[in-house]
Amino acid sequence: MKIKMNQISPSTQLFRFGTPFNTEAVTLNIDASSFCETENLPQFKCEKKDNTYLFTYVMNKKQCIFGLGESLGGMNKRSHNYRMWNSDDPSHTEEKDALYGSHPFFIISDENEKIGIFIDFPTEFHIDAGFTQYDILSIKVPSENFDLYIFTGNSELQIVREYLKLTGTPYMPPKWAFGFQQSRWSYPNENAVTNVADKMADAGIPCDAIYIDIDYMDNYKVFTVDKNKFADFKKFTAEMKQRGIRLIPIIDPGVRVEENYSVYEDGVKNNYFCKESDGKTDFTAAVWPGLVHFPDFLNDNARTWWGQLYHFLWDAGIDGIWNDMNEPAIFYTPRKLEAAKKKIAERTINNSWDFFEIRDSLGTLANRRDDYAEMYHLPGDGKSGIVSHENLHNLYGLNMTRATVDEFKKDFPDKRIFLLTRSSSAGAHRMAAIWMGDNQSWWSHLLLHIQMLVSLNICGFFYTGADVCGFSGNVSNELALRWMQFAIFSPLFRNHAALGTRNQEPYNFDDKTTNRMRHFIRTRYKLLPYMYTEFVNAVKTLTPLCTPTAFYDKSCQSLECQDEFFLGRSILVTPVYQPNAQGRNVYLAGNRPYLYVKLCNNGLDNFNIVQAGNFYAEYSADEVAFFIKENCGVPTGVLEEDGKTFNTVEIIAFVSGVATASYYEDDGETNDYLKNNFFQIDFTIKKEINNSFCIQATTQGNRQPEIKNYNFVIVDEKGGITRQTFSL
Ligand code: MIG
Repeated sequence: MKIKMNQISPSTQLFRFGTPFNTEAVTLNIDASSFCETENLPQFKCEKKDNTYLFTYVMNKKQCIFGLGESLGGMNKRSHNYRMWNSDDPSHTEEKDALYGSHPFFIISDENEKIGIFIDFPTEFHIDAGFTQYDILSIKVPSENFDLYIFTGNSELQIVREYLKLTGTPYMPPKWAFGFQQSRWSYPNENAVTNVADKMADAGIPCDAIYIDIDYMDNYKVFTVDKNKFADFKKFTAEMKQRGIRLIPIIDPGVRVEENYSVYEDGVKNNYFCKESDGKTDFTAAVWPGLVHFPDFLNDNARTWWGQLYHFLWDAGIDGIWNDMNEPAIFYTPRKLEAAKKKIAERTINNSWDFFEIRDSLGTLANRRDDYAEMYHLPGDGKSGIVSHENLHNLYGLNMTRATVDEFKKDFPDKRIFLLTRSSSAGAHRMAAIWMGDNQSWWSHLLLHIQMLVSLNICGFFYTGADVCGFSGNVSNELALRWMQFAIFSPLFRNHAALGTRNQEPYNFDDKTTNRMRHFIRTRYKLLPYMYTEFVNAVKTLTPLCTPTAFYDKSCQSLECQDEFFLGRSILVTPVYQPNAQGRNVYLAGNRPYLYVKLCNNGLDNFNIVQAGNFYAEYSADEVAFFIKENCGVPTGVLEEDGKTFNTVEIIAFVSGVATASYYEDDGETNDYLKNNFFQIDFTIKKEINNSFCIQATTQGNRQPEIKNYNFVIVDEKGGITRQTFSL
């Protein structure tokens, strides 16, 4: 077999099959003249049958697979089956092979070898990661046109960096996005939103954002606001912002078919909607608004148009957007609904009811493959003709994101956008954030949040999170507490729930529970200096914020560890995710001791030094606890009364020799940090004889620091505490 190969860097090879569609996943310029021909792929066996390529790799017993972004199957992705097909499936049960996004980048690793794989292909294909046969990894691509990249490197982190050099620097949200966010389907009107803001304030719980779900609109018409619910939207948005709360409205892609509705009329007039196979008739489906047309986000003009529509919201003072349903989700198409009705009528007349047939004829109308196949795009400038959605399915969400982001950048070139989107594919990580979709109030989904955070981080989605406390179902008190307790370490910290479920806002529990949640949320704000510093460092160095312990140590325990991760350079997060627990077994990677700390609102509450290896950590439902690595320091805010703001940073450090700790500031809103408008202070804390510490600092950036006073709380290797201060 002849395969075209391009050595695009010493560690990255591109294998090109046929003429691939440009998915926009890759941003690196690839020199088209430097392809050569090769017979084979390294490591992989490559076979072609009909129009399908099959790549197989034989795994040894110890090899793990990391990455694959938004997917089930644990932190080590081996032993599971994955289907790259963006799906609106609200039931994330263990055996599922597809969720809302497709991120076909993964690393096969053991202590000897690390290989990264990325398949750049816009529609369905399969990755069997040892599901059918434990030692065989296979990739099956039903096409002759796609790119396959193979990365080699000494470490997993190096391979991730190569992948991110290829596909782009991760998205950087505004700073307020690291605060606590409250959401529910639905806060449908001014009163409901005001009520949330008031209750939060009364309970002393800081909150940076409140979401408004689909019923703020007039009849689910996107880019409208129901006047009966929000009499003066702009004024209301401003009032909320005055109180420190940003409103984040939802936008769905489906445009309601309705005369005199300008979005609909403009879309029809200018051919911005997806078509049927004739290339002329607008494709019709039903979602929340009833019958809708879908914007053709693959088309350049349609994307520009759509991106401009958000001005309706930016002009109303909105700072963040939540794009939903962009797989796109389809409830039914009129054609299939008619067919189902007809079938049921016939059976009724003939009195030949078959229960399952009747049930399934209505129950299988949503998200059908044969409907997607009848939807057509005019990609790019539209000059190369129509393409079935079936062939580009996984790009729909990414291109809705592009539409939103590209126009925002044109109009607000300096500002960072806050955009949360549901569907995504490789490359979307550089444009916006995703959340993990419609999870459930299940303990297993708390664990899934932990695991998916790591898998998504490996694919470049550094800022992400799940619906905290669970979307569907009624959350128990204990699960809600444990989830909130964990989520203070989740970059996106958003409590969101479905219509009709138990109210799970932190103030909607008994007093004891609410008090604990207040403690968690305030501690999140206390840890914000660390979170933000480490996030920016992650983006700048192309290093995931959340990494598995297996990246640091290849012992069996470490490789099997599925429920903890390093957050940034200094913290190991070890959440409790099981009911009736007073703590949990923790694996402390490497061979150096850690400091197990518990924080209260005033700072360090309680600590002990723990040797590497296995350890049972007591961790009750009212505590904030985590591990600090040896010779690391964690900057925290000394909170004011409001539980949110601070004028002094306190660095909690565990020092046996020379420790490092960093603290970073920028304006939080713009891209000026890229032009040196930031402040960073890097400390070294050195243990001297007589148990004193020498603190030295270097600074970077042109910005005047807001924080000039630093307290140090230093724990030495014997457990002694030293307090020192440092001022600029
Ligand atoms: O069909 O807008 O994932 O977060 O609350 C459900 C209502 C549509 C799905 C989203 C969820 C949102 C809900 N949406």
